[in-house]
Amino acid sequence: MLNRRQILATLKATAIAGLMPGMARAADKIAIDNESVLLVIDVQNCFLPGGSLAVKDGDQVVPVINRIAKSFVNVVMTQDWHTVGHVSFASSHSGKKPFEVIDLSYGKQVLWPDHCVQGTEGAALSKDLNIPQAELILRKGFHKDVDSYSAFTEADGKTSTGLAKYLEARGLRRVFVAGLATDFCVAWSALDARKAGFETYVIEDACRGIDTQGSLAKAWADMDKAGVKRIQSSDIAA
Ligand code: VGL
Ligand code: ZN
Repeated sequence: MLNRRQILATLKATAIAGLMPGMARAADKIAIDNESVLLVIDVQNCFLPGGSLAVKDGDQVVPVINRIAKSFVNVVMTQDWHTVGHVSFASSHSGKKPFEVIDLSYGKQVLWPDHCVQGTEGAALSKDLNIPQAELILRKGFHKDVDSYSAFTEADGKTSTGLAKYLEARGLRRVFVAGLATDFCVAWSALDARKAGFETYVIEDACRGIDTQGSLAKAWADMDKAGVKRIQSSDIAA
């Protein structure tokens, strides 16, 4: 039989847990091991406030990413890295405006303002990132006629960036994705990570989205369906 003090203690613990549903208890936190890699997607000046394709509150991901990166031995960063006159730029298609969608040989393509042109200041990674241990900076989207939201496979659905093989060769099996933008490069990278057989997490508060024509809700639905785990930075053991 429980005594009165034990019953009260149980009630109190239940009430506290009920009050803080989003908070993982220490024992429930996700431990980052040597097979885990943090994939930091496109935290570049063009996607930050003042940039040519600024993501709303994009700069707010930087302190979150810097904090969680301290738990990771393995970090890979990506850089969107387009040619001048890239096929994804509205300016490359006469009469087209940014955020319009066109049909290309490989499928639908959203058209963007010019952004992340190779070697420009806009394409540089944020100077506020503080992840000295990052072991690889992978550039993508450098083929003039093919976009690449995903860090794994270009938008033609077949040209590989080599990232899956790199991760496999290094024994990395669990991919934690953060960065910009949730509904494009983050989501496409997470979906491809799943396709390649990696255990995949997206750290929601370490990402921000563009959200054009319902893209953010669709991205979360697609990721959920594919078995991508949606977590918060507070779920990760420090
Ligand atoms: C991105 C649109 C165009 C991204 C890159 O990083 O999410 N979005 N290029
Ligand atoms: Zn791009």
